[in-house]
Amino acid sequence: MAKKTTDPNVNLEDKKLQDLAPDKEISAGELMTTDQGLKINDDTNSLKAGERGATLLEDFILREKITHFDHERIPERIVHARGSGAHGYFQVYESMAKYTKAGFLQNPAVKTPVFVRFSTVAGFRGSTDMARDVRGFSVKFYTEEGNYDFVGNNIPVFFIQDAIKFPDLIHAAKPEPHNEIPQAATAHDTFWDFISLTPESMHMIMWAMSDRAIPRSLRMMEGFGVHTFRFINAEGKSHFVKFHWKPLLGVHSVAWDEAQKLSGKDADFHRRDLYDAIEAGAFPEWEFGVQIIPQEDELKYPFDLLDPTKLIPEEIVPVQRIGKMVLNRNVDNFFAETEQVAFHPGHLVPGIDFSNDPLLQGRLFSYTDTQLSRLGSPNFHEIPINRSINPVHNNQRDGHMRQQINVGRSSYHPNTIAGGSPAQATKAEGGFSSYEERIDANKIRARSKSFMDFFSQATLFFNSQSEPEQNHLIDALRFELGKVETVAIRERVVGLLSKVSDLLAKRVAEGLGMEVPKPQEPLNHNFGADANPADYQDQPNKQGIEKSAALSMANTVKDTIKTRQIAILAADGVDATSLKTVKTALEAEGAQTKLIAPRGGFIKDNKGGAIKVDMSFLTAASVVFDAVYVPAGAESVTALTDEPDAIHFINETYRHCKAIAADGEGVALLKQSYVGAKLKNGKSDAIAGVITSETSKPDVLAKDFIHAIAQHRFWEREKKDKVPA
Ligand code: HDD
Repeated sequence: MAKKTTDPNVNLEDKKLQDLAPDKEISAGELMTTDQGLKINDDTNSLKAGERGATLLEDFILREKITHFDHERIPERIVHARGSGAHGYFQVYESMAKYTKAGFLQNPAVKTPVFVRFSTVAGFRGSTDMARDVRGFSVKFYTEEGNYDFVGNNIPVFFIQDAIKFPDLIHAAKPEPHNEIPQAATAHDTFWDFISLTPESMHMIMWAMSDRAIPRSLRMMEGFGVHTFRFINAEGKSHFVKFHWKPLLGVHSVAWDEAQKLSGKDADFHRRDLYDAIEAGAFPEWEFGVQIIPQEDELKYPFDLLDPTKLIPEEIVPVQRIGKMVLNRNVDNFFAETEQVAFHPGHLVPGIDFSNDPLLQGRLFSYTDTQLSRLGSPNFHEIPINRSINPVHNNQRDGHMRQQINVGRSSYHPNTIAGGSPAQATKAEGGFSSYEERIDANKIRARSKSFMDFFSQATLFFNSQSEPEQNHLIDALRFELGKVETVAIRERVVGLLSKVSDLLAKRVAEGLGMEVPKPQEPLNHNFGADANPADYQDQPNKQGIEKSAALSMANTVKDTIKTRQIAILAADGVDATSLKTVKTALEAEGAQTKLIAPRGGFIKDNKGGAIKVDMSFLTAASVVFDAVYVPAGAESVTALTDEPDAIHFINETYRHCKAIAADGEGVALLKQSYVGAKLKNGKSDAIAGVITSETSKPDVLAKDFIHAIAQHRFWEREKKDKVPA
């Protein structure tokens, strides 16, 4: 075997934990010092020439403190600046030796430590979590064979086919350079100008305008490696592979109106949700999936495996779930870990290799380069979060902020002075060797003809969406293009949309108050200086399948309410049984409840008991919850009915198509809201996701409520029953 055998007795997680051991928290009585260890006697007053005099340059304590402060910030990532991270582990279900010799994919007994960072792409470091954007999904596996970095997204395809266009794409998407507006949003002219001239982006645009780009939680989104990679087994045989992460809580999103409101009410919504879930012990879990394609099948598909604007429909090559990742520990220090972590798709282990996807090939240069400017030194691998658990031995030396104190006289290879060490590893010792792919080609600047089908998978995606999902996508395009000021740009985009779907183009055009223009021809303007334009023809729809169920979130897991956030609205006089029965039932299923009242402190229930209030209407907002419950209790409900914020809470929850339950007198609050007009004779039978029990049967109600929350949203009421909120 070429691979190093993993000893199941070695606890790799402990190994990484030792590496990451944070400083001890400062204990009581510890004295303050300068960075040089000098005890400080006054940290409040600078050294001055007299009480009212100027500060002296001599004050080295002041200077050290201010200098350190002045340099606290490092350049933020040019893309994916806003991110949230957590630690965990990965375990393979069974050995994948048939396909790959990667050590961490061999032994189900081994838990490989991981660090995961999720991100948005366009916004700055302090921007909202709830932007309409692609989410980055990066996983650093600390394996015994070195670090393996998975650097993917929550969308399986990309905007462009060649990395040379990446700076253009990002310049177009970021805030416009003259006034740095808008923040964390693609709804502006430069982005759509670029897109309108980049027909290959249409498939990705379908995903980015779908609800995938506004996830309910980082814990409820898929991850994709995007490119085709290779698995290489011990015999050197290669299979192509596409990587997936499948969240066990299902794939869920919020409504666009909700996302925008969340950006104001809680701009840290995703970061907080991830942190809180882990703190509460509700560890997020994903299964690792692979689509494996034999080398000989490389050219058998109606798309090119090397084209990052294409996916392989799961109906054509099923996803095998081969292992599980659990995130079970929050960071100790955001900067030291989440900010300083450095991913790179070129951090490989034996058994995994690249394909010739031209987007991937360009990325392989970019990531180390960016770490050099971001982290300031080629020694970024020595920062604890980036350190390999496999010891590092080489002749790289010195540089800014070097931590390792290399000893001995030799820093070169070959040598005799150090007995030839460090020596090169043979393949049998686990030495990495690239897949020996035969290449016989002319050096050209052009794109393969096999990349020229820009629309058929965009069409497949659009046609695979449920009706509400299609409506959301259409509304998103109306929103984005509605913010575009240059009419010609809008027209070019709608022209491109008409090549995806007539229905889509027509409805987007309707919303914009325009006709569907003819797509601008030729579309193939940028296929390479050495290309022959006659080669490039629009490809007819050729995917061979009409729909792919895996592309629609409507088909996701809907059997759990674990970690869902439920608001309970109450005031003094709330019915203790009605409140407790439903709360207990929800919590037994893993949901979390918060009591919201007109003011903070405690409320009194109808039996005189005091119940702690978690939030008042001032600090709470319906958008941070998945559902709302109004328990019985005449006095409580009267107080709530007098509270416009309570009525608004119900209206907004209804508008965002979430589950609502009201017990006994609680139904009166619904009647005061816009929901009231929808209740037939005060009963909710006809309204999806609204559960009432006027005669107060909280135990029966709880069951229906739990089932409703698990459905996540009742989009069917969105169009016909829309309410202002
Ligand atoms: Fe990239 C960061 C994912 C194309 C250049 N990228 C970055 C991160 C993710 C991705 C998740 C954040 C890593 C972290 O959390 O620190 N990038 C992708 C995916 C791509 C992609 C899935 C296409 C399939 N990226 C891409 C291209 C280039 C870059 C084509 C350049 C040619 N990406 C970078 C970068 C970043 C980065 C500038 C910024 C911060 C960093 O690397 O560490 O090098």
